[in-house]
This record gives sequence, C-alpha cells and structure tokens, in this order.
Amino acid sequence: AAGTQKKVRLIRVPFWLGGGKAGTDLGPEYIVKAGLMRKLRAMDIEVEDEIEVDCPVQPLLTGAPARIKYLPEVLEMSGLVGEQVYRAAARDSFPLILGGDHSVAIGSLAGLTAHYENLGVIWFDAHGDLNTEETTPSGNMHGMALAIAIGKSNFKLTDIPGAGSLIKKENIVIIGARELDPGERELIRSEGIACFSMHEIDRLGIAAVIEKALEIAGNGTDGIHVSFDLDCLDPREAAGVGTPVPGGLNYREAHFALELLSESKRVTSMDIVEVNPLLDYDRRTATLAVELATSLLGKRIL
Ligand code: EXY
Ligand code: MN
Ligand code: MN
Ligand code: MN
Repeated sequence: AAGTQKKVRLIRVPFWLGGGKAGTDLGPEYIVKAGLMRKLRAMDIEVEDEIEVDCPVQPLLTGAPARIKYLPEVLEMSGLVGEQVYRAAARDSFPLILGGDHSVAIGSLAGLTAHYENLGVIWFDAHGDLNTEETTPSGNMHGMALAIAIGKSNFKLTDIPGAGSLIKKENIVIIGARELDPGERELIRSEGIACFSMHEIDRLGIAAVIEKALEIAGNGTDGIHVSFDLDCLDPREAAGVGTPVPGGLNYREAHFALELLSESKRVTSMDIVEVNPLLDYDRRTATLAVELATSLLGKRIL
C-alpha cells in the first residue's frame, strides 16, 4: 500500500481519444519530465519498471461521430492497460498509471478487479464521470468511466478482456465534484453514490471528507484505488486540463487529502489523469501531478 510501498510500477498511457481533445497523450511524458523519477528516488521508492502502453492509432474523427466516440479504441486501450496493471498488482508492486484522459481509468479498474476481490475507489474529480450512452452530452468516454465501472452503461467494465468484476457502488466515493449533468445527478441520487462536492468539502473540511471516504471505500474491500483527475484542482492551480471548472481544490487541500490517504496505508494503486501540456502554463500542471503523486506515496515534511 502507498505509504509503506517501496516498489512502484509506472504505467504510461499516452491517450487522448476519451477526452476528445488532443494533448493528454503528452501527459505521461510531461509528468516524467517534471521530475517524477527523481522525486521517487529521493524517497527511496524503487520504480521496479516502467512501461508505455502501445495505444491504438488515435485518428482525428472523420465524419459524424457515433453516439459515443472511439469505443473500439477505448476498448483496446483499456485491455492493454488492464493487463499491465494486473501484472503489477499480482506481484505486489504499486501500479502508478499516468494518463492520458480519464478513460484510462477504465483500463486501471479492469486490471485491478482481476486481482482484488472487492476494490474501493476514491475518485477525485470536478465531474461525476457517470454519464451513460443515453445521458452523455458530449459522447466523450472520459465522462462515462465511472458509469462503465459500476455497469450502468451499455458498455461495461466486464466487457473488457481480462477484467475481473464491476465496482460496487457502495465502495465508490467522488471528491471535488462541481459540474454534474442531469443524468449524473439522477444516478448519484438513485444509486446512493457517495459524492462529496465542493459544497461538502467547504462545509465539513477536507480531513473529515477523507475520513468518510476511507470508511466508504475501505468497507469490506481488499484494496483502494485513487483515481486522480487533475481537474479536481482549481484551474488557477492546474490550468493544463481539458475541462476546467472554477472553484476547485487548492494545492494544500489536495496535498493534505493525499497525505491522509497515505497515512491510512489502505491505498493500493493510483492513476493520475487529464494533464494536458498543450493547455498548461510552464508545465505547472505536470509538476503538480508529480507533487501529488509523491504526497500519496509517502513524501513527508518531517
Ligand atoms: N460531464 C461532461 C461530459 O460527460 O461530457 C464533461 C465530462 C468531463 C470528464 C472529465 C474527465 O473528468
Ligand atoms: Mn497481492
Ligand atoms: Mn474525470
Ligand atoms: Mn474531470
């Protein structure tokens, strides 16, 4: 688990199709360029190996897009990511997945559920990523990843080659939401999905929210996955994301949240997604991604 883990397997996924906006395919490279390896070494964390997933060709859409865009490519990418994530988890190495847009998490969860009996998920995001084929306003699959994970959409996590099982809605927590579509609000209500929006965070404080998140994602689970979408941060801190929404987490809240998760010793994997260097200022978002990953992996002030 993070915080005790000394072995990390780095899985780079240069993918942009799920977000429908070029640039997140450069995310992994810029996160590494921002000093990820150096920081991990300084923390005595061994990157036991790193692999780059050989993503399918990502052509610009020609002609009218299908109701959801790029399903075959997302299916292929997810299978490839799942295979690498499973290998890491199966040999007790901490899978650190670098995106790529948030559809990459479909692959992470496919691989993790093949290893863990019951996986908890803590989803840091300005969005719900709970749209289905019927409710998506954009057709972009990064806005559907959680609906796919709990099996609420036609295309389900279990449709991915090698995937284990669906994620149980009782073990999912969304943190940082502040832009939800009508269909997502409906699903959160009808399924009783735990969602700590920025309102709850302002009211309760991030420490209380993380404590509750750990109770929910840790209840009867044998692993917890943190899926960290950089757009959960305020755009003034993290401008380099494809779907920025004002009023997000500040750096200290995000850092503190991940320190608390690290101290819990319950987190067994992490993906860091939606870094888009083409929209960034001076690599600041890529640098934040490095800082926050190391916050979870055990960086301490004292
Ligand atoms: N809810 C909007 C949609 O589904 O198209 C925006 C989704 C943005 C998703 C980013 C990855 O978090
Ligand atoms: Mn194991
Ligand atoms: Mn997301
Ligand atoms: Mn988002």
